[in-house]
Amino acid sequence: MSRPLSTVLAALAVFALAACSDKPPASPAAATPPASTSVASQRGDFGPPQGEPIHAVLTSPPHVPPPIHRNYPAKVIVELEVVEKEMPISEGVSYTFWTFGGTVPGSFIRVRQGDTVEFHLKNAPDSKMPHNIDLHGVTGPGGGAASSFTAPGHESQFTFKALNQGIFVYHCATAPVGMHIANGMYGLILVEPPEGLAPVDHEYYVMQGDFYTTGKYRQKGLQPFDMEKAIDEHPTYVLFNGREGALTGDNALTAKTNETVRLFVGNGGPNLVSSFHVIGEIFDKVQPEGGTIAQHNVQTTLIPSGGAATVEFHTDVPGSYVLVDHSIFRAFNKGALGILKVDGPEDKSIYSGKEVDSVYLGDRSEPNLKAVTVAAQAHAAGTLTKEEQIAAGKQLFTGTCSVCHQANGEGLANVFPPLAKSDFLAADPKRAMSIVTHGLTGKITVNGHEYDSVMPPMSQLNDDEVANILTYVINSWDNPGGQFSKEDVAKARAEAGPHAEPEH
Ligand code: HEC
Ligand SMILES: [Cu+2]
Repeated sequence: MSRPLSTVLAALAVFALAACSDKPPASPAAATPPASTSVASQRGDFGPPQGEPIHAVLTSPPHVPPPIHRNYPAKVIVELEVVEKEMPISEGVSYTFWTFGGTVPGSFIRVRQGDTVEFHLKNAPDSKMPHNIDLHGVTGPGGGAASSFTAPGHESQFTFKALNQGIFVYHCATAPVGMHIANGMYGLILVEPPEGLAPVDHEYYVMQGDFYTTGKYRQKGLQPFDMEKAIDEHPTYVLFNGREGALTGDNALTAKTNETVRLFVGNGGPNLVSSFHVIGEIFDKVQPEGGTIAQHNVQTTLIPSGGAATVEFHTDVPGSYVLVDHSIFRAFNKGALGILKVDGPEDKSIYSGKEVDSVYLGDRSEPNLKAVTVAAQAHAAGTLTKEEQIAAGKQLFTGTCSVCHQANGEGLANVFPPLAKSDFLAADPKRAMSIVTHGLTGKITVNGHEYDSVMPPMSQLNDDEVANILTYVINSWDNPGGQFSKEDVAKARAEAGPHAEPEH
């Protein structure tokens, strides 16, 4: 960055002012927030740091450090440790993440524009890889990467002045860069404007990322990174905060009605851009790309890979609001789904009521898929019982089959056949595996009623999930009983689909 002489002189003037006064400098920039001009970064230099150095408060997602109520530039010390560790990526699925601060995304950092940040990057002694950090809020080569290459058990230090305000991504930039990012090495740093941000009731930290595992979506066990899928940009998971369910069930974000919510939404990538949307809300204000200009009344905002946005809205009526990447298969089939639960009195003049229900959310509305994990672990240990399969199948049925066949298995007259006491099912239970994996079309008769409709293949389900669901179905609602195995389902999947009418 080249600086005109006049700016250097201006900076010197501020310096002189600071030197002969023990009060914080009356910086013109503190009164007038930097406008969107080409010299905004130079206006962010409010002179040397003042007062005692401050240790930055870092937070884990979805939490955000408290606002900074300071009217002078300070020296802020940030200590961040890289930790490589195995954590769940989905129910019963784990992954070896590389993290900044032990979480994905990494710890949230908050400083004030003009602060001098003394950055300490540590790499845990039990790490296998060297790492570094590129902060998009840094003016300087590599955004800090050039000065922060850190071997396991070592620490690096560099210092930068936060010249530009905004919400910035940071990430690891050690080769192969894509792999380090894909393993979760990213987070956000907020550089507050000198006058601070407008107060709100809640601030939350949400960051999207795409993940590449050798196994399929929800395939159980420890899943290794798949470089080929990553190069092809075919993610197995697209997630908010590094884990399917990081923001659902007991982990949902919360607010009350008639409050203001600010989301700092980042996208670590490494590959996808995010069409960030909250089902049932309209963003009153968005600062796209983390920039200074605000956009209002926005439905969906595009967040580039390696970018971030600030999103604000007011809560009017209670219910579950669903955070999604509106590239919607990512939300329902790759995990990019979170919930903001808003409690408070109804306002029927704005909305008549009723929650976003399980039809919209599928099994994600089910806060607890524990039984699914228990069954997967038991299968791995070779001790899977029928009871464990039934318990797991019941939870999966709720999100998958109940939409059409209903939670009680009764179906819907003339549209969806019953699974409860179904003579069609009882006549050939094995055929059900083929129906679920391949779908079913054409005329069938169930309990004396004709159906001529289409069931799409439930190809999002794994073999063990199908086995558990059908074991639940065949042992429920006066059906004849029995058991299905993962291996049987694999065989049925490999064969040709079912025939509604026996062939003659
Ligand atoms: C999108 C709606 C839909 C979903 C979801 C769905 N089905 Fe079906 N299912 C149907 C329809 C429609 C038929 C009848 C198709 C026809 O007319 O040929 C059917 C037929 C069946 C049948 C054979 C008829 C009977 O009643 O015994 C079985 C068994 C079955 N489904 C099981 C399941 C299971 C298990 C799931 C969840 C994994 C599931 N279905 C999910 C719509 C659905
Ligand atoms: Cu790294």
